[in-house]
Amino acid sequence: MDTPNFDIAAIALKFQITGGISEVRKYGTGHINDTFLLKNSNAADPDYLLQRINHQVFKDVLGLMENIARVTAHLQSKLTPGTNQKLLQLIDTKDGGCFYRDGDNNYWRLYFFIPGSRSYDVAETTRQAYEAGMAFGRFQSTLSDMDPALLSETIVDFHNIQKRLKDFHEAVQVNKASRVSAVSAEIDIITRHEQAMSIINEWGQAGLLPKRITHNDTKLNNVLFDADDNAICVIDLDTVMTGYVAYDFGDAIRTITNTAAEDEPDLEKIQVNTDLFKAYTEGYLKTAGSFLTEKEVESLSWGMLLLPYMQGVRFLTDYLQGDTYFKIEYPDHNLIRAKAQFSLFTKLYEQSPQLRQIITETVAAYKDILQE
Ligand code: ADP
Ligand code: GN1
Ligand code: MG
Repeated sequence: MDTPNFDIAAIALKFQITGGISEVRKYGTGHINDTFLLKNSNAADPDYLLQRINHQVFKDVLGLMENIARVTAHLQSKLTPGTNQKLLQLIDTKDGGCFYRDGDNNYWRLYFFIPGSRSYDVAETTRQAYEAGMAFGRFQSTLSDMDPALLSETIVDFHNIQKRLKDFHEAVQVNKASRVSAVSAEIDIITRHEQAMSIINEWGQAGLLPKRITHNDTKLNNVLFDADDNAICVIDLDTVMTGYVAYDFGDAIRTITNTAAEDEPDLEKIQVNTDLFKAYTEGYLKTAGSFLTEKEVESLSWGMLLLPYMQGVRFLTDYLQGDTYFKIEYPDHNLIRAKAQFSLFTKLYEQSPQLRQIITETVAAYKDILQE
């Protein structure tokens, strides 16, 4: 990763911090924002997590930050008194705003660094998968009584596969980076499954699935864990807005059940770990089951196919457009990512009868929790 060339300590001073900054480290593996860990020079004062918000991706930074402030306030209001639960918490600027815009048009926000926390890019144990399921289910259920009208749509049509496919077809047509001839196998996979992958959209449009407040970026590394692998809380709230629960389930399955990294070039290494699938499903249904409708439960297995497919479409579209959206580390990174996603999609598809059976069995075991 590049070493930061911003005056991070000076930026931190724009916020209501205590103590001082003794060390700045690039942090995390996100594809959109830039994240820095700020160590405090005074041991009694907190460490901080500073982020440069990608405003090419998030055009309405104020709307985005107001969403995060509202969501974190709602989550805060639901904490059980007397417990030591930790949550993502923003720090205001000295002017009382929730972000700072510097002279070069960079947008910055500051959080408390949650002490003793860590995240994983690839799941190592069923405990992590189960805890992540509990965390995302609890997140949805805690927000289920929040008024969705309070939230701006930070990226319009974010998980609308129809829109993603339209962008993809346009990218093929325009062929801006002259890469279309190299991706015929991927184009073929996308085209073959277009129809089947529209089912969640169709159910939604037919009024069969409720729109809820969802996270929309339920990667495993958006859960913080403590040293004993208990999930502390869900982070990365940039895309919290209305959506279908199947999107969150699918994106979590995409990153949690894959035995390899999201950008693994060796497709043989990409396998679906069914134990991790079962553990995530159990954790999720345990905390979200009480509010899900029967149709939503049925939609989960479609979400698990849709999200890897959609992620492949998005990586490939970016590749065809010349890598303008996702950060890349080498020239063909988006192509390698897309291939990995389609490989995972194909394996999930082949194993879907078995995976559906796991959902059905979990539902049966948890029938007391689920809605009548
Ligand atoms: P991105 O949008 O780039 O994915 P995230 O908000 O997910 O950015 O942050 C990147 C990483 O930084 C996370 O995966 C997590 O490891 C860490 N992180 C984010 N916020 C906090 C926090 N408040 N405390 C501790 N670690 C955090
Ligand atoms: C991006 O910022 P990060 O890395 O958590 C992307 C997600 C993708 C993900 C793929 C705003 O998430 O939608 O699923 O990369 N975020 C945005 O790893 O586009
Ligand atoms: Mg993240």
